[in-house]
Amino acid sequence: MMTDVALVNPGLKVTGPQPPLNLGYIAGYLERQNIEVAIIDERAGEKCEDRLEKICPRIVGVTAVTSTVDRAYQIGDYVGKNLDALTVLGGVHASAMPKEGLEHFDKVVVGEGERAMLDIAKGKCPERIVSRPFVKNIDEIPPPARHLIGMGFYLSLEANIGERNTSNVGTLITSRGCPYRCIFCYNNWRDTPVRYHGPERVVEELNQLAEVYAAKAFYFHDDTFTANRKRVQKICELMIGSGLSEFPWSAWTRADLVDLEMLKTMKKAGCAKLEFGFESGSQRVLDVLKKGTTVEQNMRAIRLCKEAGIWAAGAFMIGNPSETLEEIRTTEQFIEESNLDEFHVSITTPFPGTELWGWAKERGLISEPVDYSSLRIGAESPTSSDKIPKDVLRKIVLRLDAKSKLRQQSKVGLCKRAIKNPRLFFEYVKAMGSRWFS
Ligand code: B12
Repeated sequence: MMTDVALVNPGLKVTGPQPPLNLGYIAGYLERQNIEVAIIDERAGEKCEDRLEKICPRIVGVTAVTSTVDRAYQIGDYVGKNLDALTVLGGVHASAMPKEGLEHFDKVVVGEGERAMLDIAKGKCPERIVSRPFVKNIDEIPPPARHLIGMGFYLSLEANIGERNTSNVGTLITSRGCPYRCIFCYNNWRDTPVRYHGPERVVEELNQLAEVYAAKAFYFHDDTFTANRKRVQKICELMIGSGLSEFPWSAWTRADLVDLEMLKTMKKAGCAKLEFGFESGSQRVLDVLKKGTTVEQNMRAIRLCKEAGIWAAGAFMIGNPSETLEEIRTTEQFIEESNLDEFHVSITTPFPGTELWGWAKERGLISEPVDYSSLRIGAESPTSSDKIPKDVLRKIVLRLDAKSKLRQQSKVGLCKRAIKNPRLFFEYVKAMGSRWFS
């Protein structure tokens, strides 16, 4: 049967790629309606144009985050010129910049994609900018169609699940949305209530990952995994009862959404690592970012993780609006005094659709035309600092990155890294050296 819909995951080089669960969800939803779907994944090394030429789909859908949208536009232009197929763009960047997407695609889907893509596939969608009501009970959406994704490629990649790096890490998403409104964050579920998969459904998907894909560990990619305390308790009880607690797992959450009893239950259920967006050691900066947490809560969350025996990891951002060098030092101090097992510091980057993007634009911090591929960690991305030059921020990030590696790795690991990348190692030493002089 001729492939009806081809869904493309663009972007050749991406750090820490994960299986495109977003396309997997849409594919699973269409397949349930007997629509023939294929997923073409450039991340897993597939040649998009070649595959499209071979399967000649009726519809080509492409997903895009800001750092991969340039490539998505190229694919839209290519199909528009060379193939007789309807082109559809979706994903976080498409929802933030729909009009721009119409310059390269026939249709742009804003927000949740399952219902929108089904209507497009059924020809029930005359409009070019498409948005459909969100699915209230997300258990109605079948699990992602992982049989259409190159799972072998993704499971061969290493990920850090606490003490050690491991491969065969199964990733899943068990909720959609986040009740908080940080100014640097924009995703497709900002305007929908937080919706959860039921504990039984979550365990069903974990069993699928373990039995069908031989996953040896799990990574929950929810924005805030512990937002619903009762649900987490139930998921953990089911994991303990079914032996899934043998598998180490990691998740993201917030400092104000953990307590000791819950952490101890999560530890029993196999939780090896928890990642927090701590962002800053300065309360004033946390308030500017509208994070809604306190410095005390952040320090308490780390303490409780240690007490429960869970590896605590934290993400911090410097170069925030109106932030001073002194306030960046308080972040460094927070990291020093905290017993964090792992931390990452990046320069705050404004992304389309965020409050920060508007703020940075007003202050001329984003020059047109924007090079979207630069909007990711470590690249030449625009900053959100109206006070501190970028090269000063970058030096601080390098120095703190060196510290993070030192804290995370044994001396042996560091020597191995030095041999593998002497230039970076020299940067570290220089950055560490500058510590004493600045
Ligand atoms: C997993 C994840 C990662 C993983 C893996 C990314 C990957 N796919 O390989 C890792 C850790 C590597 C990562 C890295 C980064 N990430 Co990230 N990541 C996420 C996270 C937590 C989940 C993504 C996901 O699977 N969501 C679940 C799916 C189901 O949601 P969805 O993608 O929105 O899909 C739905 C709709 O958008 C729509 N849809 C999506 N695609 C399509 C296509 C078509 C044709 C249609 C019709 C509909 C449609 O339908 C889908 C189902 O309803 C999101 C947060 C979030 N809540 O989305 C951040 C997020 C996507 N990441 C973000 C960022 C900024 C990054 C980084 C750039 C960070 C950095 N500064 O370096 C890097 C770079 C990654 C890159 N791709 O280049 C931002 C993107 C913002 C933007 N404007 O691009 C997000 C939204 C976080 C945030 N809130 O700011 N990330």
